[in-house]
Amino acid sequence: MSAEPLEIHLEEQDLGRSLRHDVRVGLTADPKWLPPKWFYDARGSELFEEITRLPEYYPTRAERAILAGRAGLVAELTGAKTLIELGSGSSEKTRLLLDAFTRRGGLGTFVPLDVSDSALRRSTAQIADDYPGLRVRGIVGDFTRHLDRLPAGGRRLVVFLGGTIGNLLPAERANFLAAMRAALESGDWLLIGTDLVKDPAVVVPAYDDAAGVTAEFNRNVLRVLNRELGADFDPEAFTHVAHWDPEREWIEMRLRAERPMRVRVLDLTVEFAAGEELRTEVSAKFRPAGVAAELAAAGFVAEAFWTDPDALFGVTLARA
Ligand code: AVJ
Repeated sequence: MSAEPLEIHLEEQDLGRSLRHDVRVGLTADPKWLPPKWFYDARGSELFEEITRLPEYYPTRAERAILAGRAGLVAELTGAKTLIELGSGSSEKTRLLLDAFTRRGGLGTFVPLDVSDSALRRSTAQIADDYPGLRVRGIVGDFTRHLDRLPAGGRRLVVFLGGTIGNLLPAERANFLAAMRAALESGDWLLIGTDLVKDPAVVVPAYDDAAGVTAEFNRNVLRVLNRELGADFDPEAFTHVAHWDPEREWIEMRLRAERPMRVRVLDLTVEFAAGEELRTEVSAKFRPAGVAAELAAAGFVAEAFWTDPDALFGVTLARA
């Protein structure tokens, strides 16, 4: 079967409105910040794929190793008929699950949801080609806003991989998990990947690679603002910063203004002092007990927690 046309829940108009809103709120705040979802235009999605292949960026490899070992068990335990993937990107690791479900039989539909229509268009076409008989329904949407649009019924397994849940702040995370639980029925399943707390000497290079790909990815958000909103950022005048916050156990990506700057965006004039930092992403790292507690607080029952041999990354299977 070829992939069905994408279901678009983020219209161009709606995207523009939420981008303008986020820019207005974030760039008039002190300290300044922007939400990470605006990294992912076509170029940003490609840069992220490049990040996943960097020697320093361990999460993708660690999570892939876990899924390679456990995908059969996930298929067995859940017996899912519908597989929904949030923040699906290229769905590269999800193929391990699709392979296991193909061997087992019974999976009818794959529903990837992502903000990037370009990434989704490519991945749905390829997956439809590679898994004949699978219904592929891509949804362009925002996983913090469109959980009520997920297809209903039919033994669902929602997967949220890569550690992307770490992009949410703790209160946002609690809201997200509660909304996720509300969107599911008892007996549905959630498979969630979380990057684990570890030596900052391992984490920091994953967000500040020697080849400078993460730096380009980070600056890409300024290019998105320039293109979409006619802003006049000089991306080269900002330096990439990856800061480990030991209390909150998260990485913050920031862009540091190397000189005083005045940037025009929307009807705003945004002033940057020399050395001022704009926060572009939080990527939280988790402890296994914390993951279990957050899932329980949202009404999920954690049935299994798996990690790789170096305990870099965790994958939890929970039942609604
Ligand atoms: C896609 C959100 C999981 O936080 O590790 C990679 C994004 N940022 N390098 C992460 C990212 C910088 C990534 N997630």
